[in-house]
Amino acid sequence: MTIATTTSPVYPLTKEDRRFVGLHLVIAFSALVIGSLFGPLQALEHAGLDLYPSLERFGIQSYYQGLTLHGVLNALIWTTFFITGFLTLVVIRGLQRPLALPWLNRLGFWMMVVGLVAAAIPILLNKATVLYTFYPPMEANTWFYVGLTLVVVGSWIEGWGFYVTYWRWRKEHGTTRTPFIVLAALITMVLWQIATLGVAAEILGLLLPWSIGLADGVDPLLSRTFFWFTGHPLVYFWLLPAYVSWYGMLPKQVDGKLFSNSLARLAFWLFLILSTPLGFHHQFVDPGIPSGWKYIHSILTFSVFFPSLLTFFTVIASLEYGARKRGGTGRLAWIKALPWKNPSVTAQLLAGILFVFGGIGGLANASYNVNLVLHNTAWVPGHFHLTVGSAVTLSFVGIAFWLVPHLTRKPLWSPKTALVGVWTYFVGMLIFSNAMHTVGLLGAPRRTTLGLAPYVPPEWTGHLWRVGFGGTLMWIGLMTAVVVVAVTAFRSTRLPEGEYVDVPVAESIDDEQQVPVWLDRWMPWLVGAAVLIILAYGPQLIDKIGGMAPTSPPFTP
Ligand code: HAS
Ligand code: CU
Repeated sequence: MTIATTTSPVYPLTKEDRRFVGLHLVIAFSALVIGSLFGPLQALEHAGLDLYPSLERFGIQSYYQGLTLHGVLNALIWTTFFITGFLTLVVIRGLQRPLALPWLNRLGFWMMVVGLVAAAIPILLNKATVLYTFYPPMEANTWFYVGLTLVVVGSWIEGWGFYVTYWRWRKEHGTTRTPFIVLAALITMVLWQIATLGVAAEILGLLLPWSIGLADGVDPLLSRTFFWFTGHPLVYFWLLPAYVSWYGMLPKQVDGKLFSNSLARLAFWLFLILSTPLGFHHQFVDPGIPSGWKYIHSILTFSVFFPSLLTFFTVIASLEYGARKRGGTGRLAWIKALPWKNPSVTAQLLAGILFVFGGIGGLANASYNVNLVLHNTAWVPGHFHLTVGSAVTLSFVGIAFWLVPHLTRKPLWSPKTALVGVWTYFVGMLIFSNAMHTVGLLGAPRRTTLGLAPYVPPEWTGHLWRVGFGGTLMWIGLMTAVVVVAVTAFRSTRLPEGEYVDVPVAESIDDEQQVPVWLDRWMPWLVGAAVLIILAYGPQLIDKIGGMAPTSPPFTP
């Protein structure tokens, strides 16, 4: 198995840096392990084996409390902590300099940790069983909202630390093009900071005052509108760090080069301007949003397809370039020449393959009339397990297979076990997601106990069994991979003195310094993002805020 080790680090992260990035990973993986525990429980429930009653003695009182833990820990906490840690490494390594204000990044990190604890306690006490979207009028304990706010603000602060570091680098480097991975990391962070303005307005303006008792009711439509202002670009905040790796690192891991530095940058800029102004595709069935506006967001959703199609083309071209250099031939046979024995590479390739299906499903979701058939059915969790659960999570696990050895100076424990883990997860995901999509089309609702429900027709049964079986396989595969990461981190074997696992930074075939200037300038893209958001959201927000009807009393599930 070839995870490159080298004796001449380009820029060695200091011990403190490595520890700091590693702390992010410890929290991220802990959240993943706890959150994933509920995955097979839900899947088996669908198959008719409800194990939730046996969890009551551990304080888990319902399927919905488990589902809340699953969604919050996996979709929100695992991702945010992994991403902030990974981007910290990318900024330091990419700019080849330490963080400008390390105390600022540490402040942000610890704020996120405090927020996590504040949000987790009410969930564990069954006082915030509101699922990861926390739609009002379902009401959570105040600390849940405070906790989420601290996690978001903490991540912003870490981002400010990146900007200052970049600013200092920029002042010393004149017109030198920003290294691709750094530009991509910064765009991801800016996208996140623009996106989260929606949820900040929702929590600070509506939910917190309501849960403290300053307001009697809440306006669910306005809340949902703010939520999805954040909720859609949130999915690209998850995805883009995986793209940083697919474009900027994976080519190096397969002995190739990035096919086009310019195309890669263009994709990231397009995400910056197109990710936010399309949240209404989550609200196609919400009354109160005029169909003309739903149409506009629908068109914009189809446009955000393009940067992913660019990615499809560029990443596969980069892989092919590497595979041919490794001796691969033929129209498709070159695929066999990719280093499939390297679990880090395989995890990311499998993530990409699953994402093809997730992406096609996204196109179905975005089509208004098709959406009416699949909205709120099991199809939707089928879709997002292929995206955030595969493209993102499987890529992050693949990254961890070199990142943890890089941070700890220890070799990856048992690459073979790692391979077994990722393949098992892949097979489980194929079965699970296909069954969820199918049973969703047959009408099975999402977020509902199905296994023992009296209304379930016989033609769902086989698919619900596959949900249970696939979901269990996924858990076994993921935990196998996590064990590999954990044993690597805590084992005593170290790499020989002077050797270490480098960050795989890919060169590009085109010269990075020849990339057009407009692909290295912030202003036009920031202006473009602001204009599109104002056009796509402004009139509706003015209308909804002006006509706010905070009349829904709280409902405690
Ligand atoms: Fe989505 C619902 C539309 C992408 C996540 N989405 C969700 C929800 C989540 C989610 C969590 O329009 C549920 C929210 C909830 O709880 O209610 N989604 C889209 C569209 C895309 C899309 C158009 N989604 C994502 C990504 C996510 C994500 C990415 C997480 C990371 N989604 C929707 C809509 C809904 C929705 C509606 C609302 C549904 C409803 O009614 O509730 C597109 O961005 C997808 C574009 C992707 C592609 C694929 C390109 C393929 C690539 C792979 C390359 C292959 C490689 C492998 C590298 C076009 C790049 C090569 C391997 C070799 C061996 C050679
Ligand atoms: Cu969306």
